[in-house]
Amino acid sequence: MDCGLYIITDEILAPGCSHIQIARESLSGGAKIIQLREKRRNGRELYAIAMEIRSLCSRYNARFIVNDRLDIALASQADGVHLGQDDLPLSAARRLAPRPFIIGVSVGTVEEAVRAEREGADYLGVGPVYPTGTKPDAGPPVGPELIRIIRAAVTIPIVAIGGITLSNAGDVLAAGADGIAVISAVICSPDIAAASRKFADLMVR
Ligand code: TZP
Ligand code: MG
Repeated sequence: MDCGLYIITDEILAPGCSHIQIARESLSGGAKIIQLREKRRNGRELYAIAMEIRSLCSRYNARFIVNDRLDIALASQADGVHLGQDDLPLSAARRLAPRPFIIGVSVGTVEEAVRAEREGADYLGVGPVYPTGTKPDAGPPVGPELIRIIRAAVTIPIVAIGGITLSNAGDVLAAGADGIAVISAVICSPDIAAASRKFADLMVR
């Protein structure tokens, strides 16, 4: 999977700004992957949102990933799903969604990373790298050091996540992350497109 700037939508952090608006602005600022992350809405609403973001991502030649919900990902013809350690097991998801459908898995230890790769994950979300208020149950920060260790232990792409800002993104990339996933540093900015552009520029250097 090609990486680049990976933006995760979150309507709670951006009051008045919908998943679709967040996706549109991030894509115009150079995001290469959009993950729809929504834990409150029902399946009917989520499907409608997913269909809109699917077509936006296609227009920008970007990937569309759905968090947690393989059903919504498949129904909306997303490029993939992102699964946490407490979500549907990777093997079960893969049976329903053969390649080239992308399955990303969140990991917080090298053991989880190695297992996810062995079980067929296409990329890893590693974090939280730094402290973050966005996901209170994310666990203790692992630091760029864990990126370095996991980089040496697996070959699939690593997307670093958690507390990533313009000031620390360079350290995360230097530690071996292939991509950077950002929520608050982009979504809480008054200009989502401009904030995305700054991260995207950093990644092509
Ligand atoms: N998973 C691990 S940390 C995190 C998720 C979804 C939140 C990342 O958000 P932010 O605002 O970029 O720290
Ligand atoms: Mg999850």
